[in-house]
Amino acid sequence: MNPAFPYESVHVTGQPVVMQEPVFALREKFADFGVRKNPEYKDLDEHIAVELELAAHLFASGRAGEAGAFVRDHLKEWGTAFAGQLAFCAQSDFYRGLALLLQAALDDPEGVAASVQEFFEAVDPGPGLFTLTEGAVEPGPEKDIPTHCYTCGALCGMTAKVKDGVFVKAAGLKGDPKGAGRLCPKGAATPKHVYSAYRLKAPLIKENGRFRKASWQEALDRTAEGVKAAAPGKLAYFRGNDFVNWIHEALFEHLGCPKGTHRTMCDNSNRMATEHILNDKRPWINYQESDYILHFGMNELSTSYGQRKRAEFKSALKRGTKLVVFDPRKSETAAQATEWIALKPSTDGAVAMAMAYVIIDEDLHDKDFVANWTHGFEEFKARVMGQEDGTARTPEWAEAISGVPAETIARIARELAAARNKGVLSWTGLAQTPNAHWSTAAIQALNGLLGTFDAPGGPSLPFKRKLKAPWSEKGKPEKTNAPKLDKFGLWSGWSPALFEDQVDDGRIEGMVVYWGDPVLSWGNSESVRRGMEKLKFTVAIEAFMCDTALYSGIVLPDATWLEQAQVKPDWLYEAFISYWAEVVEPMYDTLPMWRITQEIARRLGLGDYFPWTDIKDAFRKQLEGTPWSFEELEEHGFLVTDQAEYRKYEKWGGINPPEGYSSSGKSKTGKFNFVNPVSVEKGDVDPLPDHKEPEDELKPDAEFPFIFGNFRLLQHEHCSTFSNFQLMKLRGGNELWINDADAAELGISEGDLVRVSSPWGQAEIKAAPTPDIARGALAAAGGFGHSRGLEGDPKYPDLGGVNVPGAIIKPNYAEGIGGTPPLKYMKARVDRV
Ligand SMILES: Nc1nc2c(c(=O)[nH]1)N[C@H]1C(S)=C(S)[C@@H](COP(=O)(O)OP(=O)(O)OC[C@H]3O[C@@H](n4cnc5c(=O)[nH]c(N)nc54)[C@H](O)[C@@H]3O)O[C@H]1N2
Ligand SMILES: Nc1nc2c(c(=O)[nH]1)N[C@H]1C(S)=C(S)[C@@H](COP(=O)(O)OP(=O)(O)OC[C@H]3O[C@@H](n4cnc5c(=O)[nH]c(N)nc54)[C@H](O)[C@@H]3O)O[C@H]1N2
Ligand code: SF4
Ligand SMILES: [Mo]
Repeated sequence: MNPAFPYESVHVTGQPVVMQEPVFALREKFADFGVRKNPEYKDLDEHIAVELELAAHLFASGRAGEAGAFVRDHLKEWGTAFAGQLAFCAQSDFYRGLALLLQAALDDPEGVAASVQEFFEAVDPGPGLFTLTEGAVEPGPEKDIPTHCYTCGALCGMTAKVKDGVFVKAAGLKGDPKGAGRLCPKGAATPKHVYSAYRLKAPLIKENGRFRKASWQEALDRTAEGVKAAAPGKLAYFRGNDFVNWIHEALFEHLGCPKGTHRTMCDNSNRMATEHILNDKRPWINYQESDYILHFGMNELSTSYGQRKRAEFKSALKRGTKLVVFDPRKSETAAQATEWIALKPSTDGAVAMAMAYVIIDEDLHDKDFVANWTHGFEEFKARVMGQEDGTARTPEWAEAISGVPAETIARIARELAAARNKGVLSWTGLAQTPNAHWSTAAIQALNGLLGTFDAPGGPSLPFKRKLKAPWSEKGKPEKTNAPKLDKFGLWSGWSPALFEDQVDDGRIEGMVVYWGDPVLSWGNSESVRRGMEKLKFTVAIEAFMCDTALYSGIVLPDATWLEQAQVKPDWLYEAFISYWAEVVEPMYDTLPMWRITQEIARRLGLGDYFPWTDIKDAFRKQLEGTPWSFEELEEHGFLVTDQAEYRKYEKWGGINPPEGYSSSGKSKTGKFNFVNPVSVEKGDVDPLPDHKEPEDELKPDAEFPFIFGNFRLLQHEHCSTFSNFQLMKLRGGNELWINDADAAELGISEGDLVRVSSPWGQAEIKAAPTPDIARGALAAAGGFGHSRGLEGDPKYPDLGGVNVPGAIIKPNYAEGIGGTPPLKYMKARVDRV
């Protein structure tokens, strides 16, 4: 359950991280003694088994003196700590006994010499070595490998410094358009991700409720059998992340599996606006020349998609750019803003509509842009001015909804319109609320009115290069139509927020999850767990024992992203192609995902489609016939394909990028749409921006008077970084933000344990009363709450937090347009425990 780590560096440094400094000293010892670790042995050179074998080997070759010295000087240093932990963690007499035995031996190195010798004479392992092999090796060279970070979706360039095959340091990659030579603390901590002692090290199969180790052969055979046995269209495939996604996606799409991605849980409500009214899910503001920035529900300083963008944002603030942040919580960004405006949760649409009212009413909009590059202005104007339903979206109207004074709204609207270089942006502060779709559209309508798209300081229109097909002669396996599990206002597909219902009514009977943690991230954790337990067949392809892997029948250990490669076209303001290098070889008995896919496919008779022995052959194909070569990409880590340009739409003749490029969305009119053309087609979704009241069932009431919202920390990424000791030391837990006046009324003080409850569940967490959150709002950082890994390890009782949304969110519920769970809108009450 709770492992005592059998690794030297863990005990030497006291950190649950392997392959640290001691490994180099140890390797020198191996070289001195003329041996090296056997590459067939899947564990590390600094494993106790390897070191004991070295001692035994020395005894066996008549070098008892050296062996004794090795045990005394090298093994004893950390063996004592190991024996102590083993005794502490052991759940059986056998392991407790083993710990005592080891300790006794270490206390008496001469004795151990004798007893090891005796032991080996008694068991007579034969002449061969097992974990070691004969022959010293020279240390490998020191290398700087140009690659990219994959900790969050920002995908910043990274230089991996590698020494003798060990990834020792992560630094920025000079000139990279996303990172500009910078990394955030998460990027800098990536060596501790690969070398976290909590990694999955071998395939696991659950039997009678317990996991046992299995060979790849057996685990893959079982996986293939489960896939074959699944009823057509009822085996769901979920990929939380998209590393080399074209490979595994092709396999599961061929099999007709309903596919899920993080899209719905993240911001599909928002994308159903931006991908139809604009050309992409996320235009980012180009801050280089900003004079005025308006942010709604996004925390650029902590969640920025790109360290270059973040640096440019900071330098804009430094030179006096005005920043206004609307957020119920004083985020890191709000704290740096010219103005922080604490509106009521889920009322952003009202504020934005009222700003549009002032801009239109006072004739401040960009007439030229509106006339030539937008669609539906008159309908929008009619809504805003109240000609449609008799309610003008005035600042007074918005004040009543949002709590933001009407004068403030009007003043900011005028300031924004008057500023030279300006832009307005929102993210999940809106996307993860019930009315996100229309509020996001209202935010973008401000950009439409002011003609800021692709203007200096405005949201830059996304575009990236399309790459060539990576497939071999046999081509791509044909896609089989999969059932669309859910139908929302503007989107059909699978919303994992509705998972338990999907299992209960038979839409899903089995599931393969790759690199995602449904139990922690799909909404209500209890509901997801129940759903998983009802499935016939479950596979988790993971790097750690996440909560979802715990509930799976088969666990396939994926190598981390630092142990496998990919090519990816990307975009910030320039278009470019990025490369992820295999920084170190896959550790332990792990495989990269392309190999796992290939092995499953082979067992299903589809191996011909996935023929590679070297995945770089596929990457070469992706660049074949383009002006760029794979070799060039590998050498530099990135290749800029298109320079940044203002007002690309003039050149393109519309806001959609031309042939040869892609973006995640498409404007059907080629213009910015005040009226969403896809909603018009569907007929039953309001196509215009607005503020919509959340459903009554979700709204706060006398019993649950607060609204809880989840937010992110700079130091963590979703639920991915919680076994990274470096990051957990920086941020090891979370607490409940509550306005200090609200706390005082409830008799709650700093550090009190409180119960946050909703009609759907409850969680206990420490309170942190603060003036930095609006009255009636509650917040806590997300990502915490793992039952295993560092958070579950009793050796680190101070590290670990609470997954509040997982406990209190309404199960089987998503907002109605894109299927996104309301992670920032949960009614709740707070009581002292
Ligand atoms: N460090 C880090 N960076 C990340 C991630 C991560 O996990 N860690 N995840 C990445 C991903 S996938 C995503 S989707 C993004 C999300 O990026 P953001 O949207 O910036 O992330 P959050 O911190 O969740 O939410 C932003 C803010 O919304 C506020 N908020 C809550 N409710 C409301 C509301 O009703 N109105 C307004 N105006 N504000 C509200 C919160 O207080 C919070 O400060 O971050 C990306 N970047
Ligand atoms: N409670 C709560 N739920 C949320 C959110 C929230 O803030 N709070 N945010 C929502 C948002 S915006 C999003 S985008 C989603 C994201 O939700 P997920 O997709 O589930 O989150 P990730 O952190 O991307 O993936 C988590 C899993 O990846 C594993 N992992 C880490 N590194 C590697 C690796 O190198 N290889 C492999 N194979 N696995 C690895 C980790 O062990 C972890 O179990 O969650 C959504 N759900
Ligand atoms: S923002 Fe940080 S975690 Fe995200 S890609 Fe860049 S360096 Fe990595
Ligand atoms: Mo997200």
